[in-house]
Amino acid sequence: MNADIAAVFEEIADRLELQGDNPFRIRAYRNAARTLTATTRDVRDILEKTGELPKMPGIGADLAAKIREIVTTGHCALLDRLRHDMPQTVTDLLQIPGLGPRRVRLLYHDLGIASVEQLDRAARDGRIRGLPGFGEKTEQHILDATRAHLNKTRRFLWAEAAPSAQAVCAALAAIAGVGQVTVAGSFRRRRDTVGDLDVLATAAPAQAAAVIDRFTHDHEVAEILSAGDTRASVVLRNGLQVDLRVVAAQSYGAALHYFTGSKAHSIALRRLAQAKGLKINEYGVFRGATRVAGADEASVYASVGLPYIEPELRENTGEIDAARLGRLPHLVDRPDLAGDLHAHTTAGDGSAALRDMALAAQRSGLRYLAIAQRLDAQQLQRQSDDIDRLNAELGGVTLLKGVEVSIRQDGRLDLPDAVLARLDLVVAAVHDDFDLPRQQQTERMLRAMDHPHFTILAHPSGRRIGTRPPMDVDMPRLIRHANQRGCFLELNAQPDRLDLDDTHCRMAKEEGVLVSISADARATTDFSRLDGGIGQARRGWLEAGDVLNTRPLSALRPLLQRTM
Ligand code: DGT
Ligand code: CA
Ligand code: CA
Repeated sequence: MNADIAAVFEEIADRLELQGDNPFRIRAYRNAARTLTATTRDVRDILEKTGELPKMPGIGADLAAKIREIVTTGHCALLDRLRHDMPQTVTDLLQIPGLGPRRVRLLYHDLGIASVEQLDRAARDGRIRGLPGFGEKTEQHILDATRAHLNKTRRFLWAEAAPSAQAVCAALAAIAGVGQVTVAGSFRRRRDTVGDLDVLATAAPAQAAAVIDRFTHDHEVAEILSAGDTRASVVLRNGLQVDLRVVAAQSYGAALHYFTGSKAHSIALRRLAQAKGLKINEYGVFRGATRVAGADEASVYASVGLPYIEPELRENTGEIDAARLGRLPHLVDRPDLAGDLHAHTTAGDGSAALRDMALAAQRSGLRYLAIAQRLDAQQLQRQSDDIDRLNAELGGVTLLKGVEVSIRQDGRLDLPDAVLARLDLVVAAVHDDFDLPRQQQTERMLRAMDHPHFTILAHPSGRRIGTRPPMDVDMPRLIRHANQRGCFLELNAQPDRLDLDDTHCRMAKEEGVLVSISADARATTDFSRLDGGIGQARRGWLEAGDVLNTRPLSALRPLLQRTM
């Protein structure tokens, strides 16, 4: 698409400008981007059909070669090089009103400011006013602007956005003339955070405008950003943006595919289609002017000879090749979970009694539950007695004896061996000193895994999305070590943790390390979090066999007995 190529040229221009490059060269890229955007014919189409680029004003041999490079390879070597020189986030600073390239350059070189967050911090700390050409007033303007920018670009946790998604769908479904309603975008791909909700509804073309009108006047809508005949953008009361598109039923699958993304996945699929003489867009799959598919998503994939690809896999990280080779994973699903290996009770920092937690787990379809919380030796003994008593009494759910033990800074576990030896499993985690240097942090966790009673590494990255960055650790090394030691890694399903994250789940799978998906429940209602854990696991290509707690208890027990 011309817009994709134009975006590459715009970014090149931004980056050249930040480097203080020749203004004529910069303008050439900007003009070319504008020309491409204004051109109605698809440059890629023409190039692939005729082997030639159409003549376009202001696009000489050098720029034409770049377009050819982008269309054929999907990359631009110049941009890759420029991206290497300066972090991606520096270019975001150009979006702050009042900051041109000269000022951004100064902020980056003199104060090391490389992102809007850092700029915001520096302005609050009064570090900007001292720079040549900046003063107290400019600093205040910058602070206002960064505040507005950060508000606008705020991302929501998937679990925070879910209730809004449900409410928006219900509101739309209640409008006369609306057929199907689905939330697409990153929400459907189950990313851990979402920038906005992309909602798709079907209606007859004659009714679309009325649907838009009704929806934008819903009482949950705080602000209407735009409203047209088939699309609208609004901000809900909680600050979440919703982009709505109303499409005809015959285009539903194609539109759902387009707006589910990811953009990289869609572009890769479009390229496959082009090779077969087909054109995929948001309205359908076309051969010439004839629609050949598009009513549902499966038909879109079938048109290029592929099986259906689950939304969680659509990140262009190998799923299209896997589909072509018939090697798509059969993704793990919530009913596959047989138990949960990390829960708390009122004996520790939980809010529900042992019995209530066991019954809640059972109601959630689980057949075993390990209590793993931070207790001392004496408390653990009492808990062990309670578990024995309840297991004798309860049917259909089994309690396991665990502990959540801290990994000390030197890698030792915070309880004596003799105490750990009496348990069914030992869940260990780093609970402090999150900012140790990489080498030291990694060694600390490797040494903990060497402990003979170590079973599961909990919250392996230590991240709290939006508040605490992940620890600096060598995750591939931890995963390889877990494989050698026969231990497991946790995917903690708390909505702001979700670590292991998707890429590390995939790495664990490739190394043959089983992942334990746990709710880390402190209340009886917390088991619903397992859905979010499953979402992240699916993004990490995990199948039921890759997940420790899909095993029935009889198969689980031998896995928990470490063979050294
Ligand atoms: P987000 O909202 O930042 O969490 O991420 P997405 O993936 O939901 O992105 P968003 O909301 O900007 O757009 C929704 C989908 O629409 C995206 O996943 C793919 C599609 N889309 C948006 N812009 C483009 C584009 O320029 N080209 C293509 N091929 N698809 C696009
Ligand atoms: Ca979105
Ligand atoms: Ca959007």
